[in-house]
Amino acid sequence: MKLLAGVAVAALLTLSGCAGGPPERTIELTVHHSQFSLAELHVRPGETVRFVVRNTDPIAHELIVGDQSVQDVHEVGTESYHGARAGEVSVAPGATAVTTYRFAGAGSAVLFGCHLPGHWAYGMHGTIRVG
Ligand SMILES: [Cu+2]
Repeated sequence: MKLLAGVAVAALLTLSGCAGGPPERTIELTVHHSQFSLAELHVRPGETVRFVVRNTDPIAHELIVGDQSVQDVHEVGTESYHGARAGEVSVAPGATAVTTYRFAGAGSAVLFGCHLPGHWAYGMHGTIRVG
């Protein structure tokens, strides 16, 4: 029950729009066989995007949106659950999770991916072009 309560709190935090401002667009990503359905995304500078991640696999995944330094931290990190920070969300097997992220200015290099052990190396990541 403790885990379920944590999930509920994280969902509320995500839905309350902690990234600031209502999302201007929803991007849906499906995960199937440890691959995201899209490898490259395009967003406008300053745009707030609501990511809806649908996990069709029988194993957990996550979506981490951020620059290379953010990705580096998570690749070696030990956090077992994501949901409190904008652009970071865990997705349980067969579940759908939502996170909202506000992108910076044009030309910023943003990546997205999953850092469960071996997933990034397997190809579970992509790029987001801001411009
Ligand atoms: Cu994964």
